[in-house]
Amino acid sequence: MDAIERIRQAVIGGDWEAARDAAQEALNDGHKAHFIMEAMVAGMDFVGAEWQVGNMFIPEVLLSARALHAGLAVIRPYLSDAEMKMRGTVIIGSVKGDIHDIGKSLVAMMLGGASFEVHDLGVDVSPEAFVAAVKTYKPDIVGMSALLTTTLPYMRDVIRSLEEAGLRETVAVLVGGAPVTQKFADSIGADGYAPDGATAVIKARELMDARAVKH
Ligand code: B1M
Repeated sequence: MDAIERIRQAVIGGDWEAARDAAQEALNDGHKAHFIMEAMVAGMDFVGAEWQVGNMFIPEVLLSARALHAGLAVIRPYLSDAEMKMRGTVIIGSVKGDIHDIGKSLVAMMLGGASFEVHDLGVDVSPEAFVAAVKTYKPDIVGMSALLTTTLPYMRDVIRSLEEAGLRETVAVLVGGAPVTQKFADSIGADGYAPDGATAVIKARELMDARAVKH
């Protein structure tokens, strides 16, 4: 079994030490960081599907998430290029009430790898905390992630809070997460929606281009 398959299996098996070691080995073997990340995401997708049909349980899913994070920590430096000019600044977080962080962290990492300066606010981020972070970091883009239908409405609340603070026009809002759709994004007045990390990078670049034209 090569290092790429081992890392996928390590994520599925929830073995963080094996995930960490296989990620390092895959890098040593010359695999690109994005390729290694895809293997980890494939492992997590499998875990999600197994959980949905009742073949895996929450503790196992948590161990898989931990293994994925251990692998991500190894490849993270290879996805960012500090010497490249930053394309723009992004703050990103999972909205209030939502503690799912795997997809959000992947998107943050991919944006970092695409030369954005990324400030990850973490999970369960309140509208007030998003507003405070906009004041602190003065980002170009506010990224929000939600995985639960019950936390989706907080995306709208964040946009309202930005409006009330007079900050809405200073940022572009990008939203994503499994239950988010383009229709929902339009309905809350977001500037962009992306179904996955790769599209999030494309959208973020488009939003930056639109800002350059506007300013
Ligand atoms: Co939760 N969970 N979970 N969960 N969980 C889901 C989301 C669920 C679909 C499972 C199910 O029932 N089939 C379901 C939501 C149903 C719904 O509301 N529609 C669910 C539920 C119900 C719950 C709890 C309520 C369960 C309970 O306690 N009864 C609870 C809620 C906790 C809370 O947030 N308050 C809960 C808890 C958990 C765990 C803690 C066990 C764990 C999270 C661990 C962690 O994140 N550290 C967990 C997990 C792992 C999942 C599943 C299995 C996997 C999610 C994941 O990480 N996917 C998930 C089922 C599934 O998706 N098959 C499920 C992999 C990840 C790479 O994909 O996050 O979609 P994703 O991110 C993608 C895209 O969505 C997109 O790009 C990412 C990368 O490609 N994207 C963006 C994400 N954010 C973006 C932002 C962008 C752009 C794109 O721009 C800014």
